[in-house]
Amino acid sequence: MVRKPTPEDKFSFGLWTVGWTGTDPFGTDTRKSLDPWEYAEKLAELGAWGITFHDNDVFPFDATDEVRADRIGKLKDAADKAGLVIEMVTTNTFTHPCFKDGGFTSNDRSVRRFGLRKVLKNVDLAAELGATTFVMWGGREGAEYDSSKDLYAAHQRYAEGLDTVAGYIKEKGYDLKIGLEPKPNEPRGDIFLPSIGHALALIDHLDNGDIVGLNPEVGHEQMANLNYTHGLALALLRGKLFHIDLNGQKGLKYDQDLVFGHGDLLSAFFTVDLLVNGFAATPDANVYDGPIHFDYKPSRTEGMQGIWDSAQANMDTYLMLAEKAKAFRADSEVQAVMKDASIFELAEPTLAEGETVTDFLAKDEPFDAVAAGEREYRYVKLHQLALQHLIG
Ligand SMILES: [Mn+2]
Repeated sequence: MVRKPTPEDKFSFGLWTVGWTGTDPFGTDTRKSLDPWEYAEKLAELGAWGITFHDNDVFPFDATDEVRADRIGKLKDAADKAGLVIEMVTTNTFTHPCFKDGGFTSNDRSVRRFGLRKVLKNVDLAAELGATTFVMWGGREGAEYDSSKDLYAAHQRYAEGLDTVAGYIKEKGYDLKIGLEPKPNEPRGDIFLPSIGHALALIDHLDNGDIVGLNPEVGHEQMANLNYTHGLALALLRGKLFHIDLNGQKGLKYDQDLVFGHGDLLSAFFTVDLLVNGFAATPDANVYDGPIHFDYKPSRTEGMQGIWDSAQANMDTYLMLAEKAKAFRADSEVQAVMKDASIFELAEPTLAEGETVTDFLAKDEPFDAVAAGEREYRYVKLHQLALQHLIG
């Protein structure tokens, strides 16, 4: 049984996902691509709510203004006709050879000035099409060799570029927020802003960082052996989870971009648990209510049927996990074990309200270290209950 998504599910797909023709470093295309506007109808039929794209998914790098306008017009018409929202737009500053050393962090200043113009022009397009998120994945911002860059200056230039784009969005009054997409490597040997934490740290350094947040991707965090759901939690704590990229990844490999749930299924379960149920003990915490965006690739073995099968699989997996996550949290046994595990107690501040450090240190508070060392946490039982809900 395949679950039928609704627009309320806010499922959205990058045109580069279903449009990927299977080219990889070892092989050429295994299938043809349609024109970008030809994906809208079928995606809507499968239950998608939105689409997203890079500028050069729709028009070529060297398109004339006429060609650019014509192709954008065709895409916009197709999206409108299918009832799809264009919720996010992003810029390709990685495919053309001129970006081989980066767009914002190339050592060549003329490249940086060109990259900045390309991004700003695309910001105008995003606003014109009604997108509310502008994702920036700095795929070529990085290095193979530490001898090749002044790494301090590289981070300065990255911040300068982001600040300039964010400042431009504000100056124009656009209803747009920037979502940085961290990735540890590939295509560069090392990419700058390799994780959610690195990106948050650079955002803190920006003058216009208030409209700059995150678009974390499952596979990108897992390529660095990091826990995606933990990363989402920190981004939510900082009010910076602006967009998400769901997909599947099997550990420390190249960027697999599998269907969501086709990598680490348990991790996917707890990601969806967070997205649909929020945090267990902190009901007032920030939650994510943005698009459920899939950034995956239909495997190279698949043809046109496989493209639609895999697009549907992303949404179906999400809906299955959402049902199971809701049942998990609603289970009275789960709630009882969570209580035994002191999960709700973690929301209680360690110091009492108004308690100063001096008050705290002056207190002669009894603590039974032996008993604390012997207590049960029951985490294994709780996790097994999750597994029963997931596959039982
Ligand atoms: Mn990826």
